[in-house]
Amino acid sequence: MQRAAPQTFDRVLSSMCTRPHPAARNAAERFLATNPGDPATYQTVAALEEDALAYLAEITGLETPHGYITSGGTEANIQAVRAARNYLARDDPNVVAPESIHFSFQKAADVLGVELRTVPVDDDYRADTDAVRAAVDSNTIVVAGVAGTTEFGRVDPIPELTDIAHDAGALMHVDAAWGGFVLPFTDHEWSFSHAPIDSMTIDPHKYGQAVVPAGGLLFRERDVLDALAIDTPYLESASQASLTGTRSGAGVASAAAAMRELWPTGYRDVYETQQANAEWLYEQLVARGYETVEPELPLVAAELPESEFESLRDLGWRISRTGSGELRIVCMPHVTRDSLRAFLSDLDSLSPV
Ligand code: 0PR
Repeated sequence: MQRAAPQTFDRVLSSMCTRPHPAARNAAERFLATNPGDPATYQTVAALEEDALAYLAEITGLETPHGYITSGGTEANIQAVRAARNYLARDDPNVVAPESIHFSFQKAADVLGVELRTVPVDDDYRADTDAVRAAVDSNTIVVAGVAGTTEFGRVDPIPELTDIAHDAGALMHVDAAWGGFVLPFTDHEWSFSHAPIDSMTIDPHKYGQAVVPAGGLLFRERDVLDALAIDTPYLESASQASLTGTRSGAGVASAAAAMRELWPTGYRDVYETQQANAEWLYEQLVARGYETVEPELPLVAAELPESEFESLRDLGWRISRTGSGELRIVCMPHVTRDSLRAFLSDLDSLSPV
């Protein structure tokens, strides 16, 4: 039987995943058959998980790391809502979030039996704090904000949202699944060092350059993490907070290896290169007359006619659209200036200016 060709990233402009760092790939291979779901048995990978959490805490300004390496942002977001639901134990619980929130919150609401209240964003695609304030009530368990939105790369006003959450007696969750490894090099107020947020999603398998699956879930207080713990009587380890049982030691080891290799200098270099790429692409698209959203993080969205979008896809470009139809280009570590030039040259060949 013929073997499938390995994945190349040459024309991938839509993904939030990227080519793993070589150190992450090696670490993943070495820990393929381990299970951090049973830390007392798989002690080496359990120690690597502690290392990974310590790095994530440093990156996000968290003093003492509480949390674990998840299968991705979806699990982390589901678990943040579940922890708040268990910890606060309110009747008819609801979660309040801007409409820019990732769709994993719909899954969280569905599996946990929690109401998801989404409210409009402002003219610059950020959570509208008045709308959030109007939506919270005494049944609110979580106010969620995004630090690096999936569609436009925007950062919600996290300190203000945290005040609103705490005034309502709710917990504040920040979804930095994508943005968490670039935001430390910006002026944005997004982390535990900017506001007393309660939990955060930050994914090594996105901008962190770890292998899939490696997400991150962090809590400020140990008690909130403990609200996830289930007794595991027949395992050597007495309890388990993760949603999955057996989970990937490869993901955990690769996350620790990638952060050991790249934090902070390597990540800073990638941020600077990709922010410059995004700003360059923005200017190129504007010069061609496309309505384009100014990039705040390395993600560019632009209005592009359907026919051009389809033709670019036919030429092999892996591109996607926002819910409202804009072309989305995510400048991940594998995206080079040359590949963006080649993309624009294909675009120009479709619509001569
Ligand atoms: N939170 C945010 C802000 C996200 O952008 C995403 C994923 C998640 C949570 C969920 O993370 P997991 O997918 O790890 O569970 N955002 C991308 C999206 O849904 C994920 C993605 C990644 C899509 C690679 C395509 C792709 O090729 O668009």
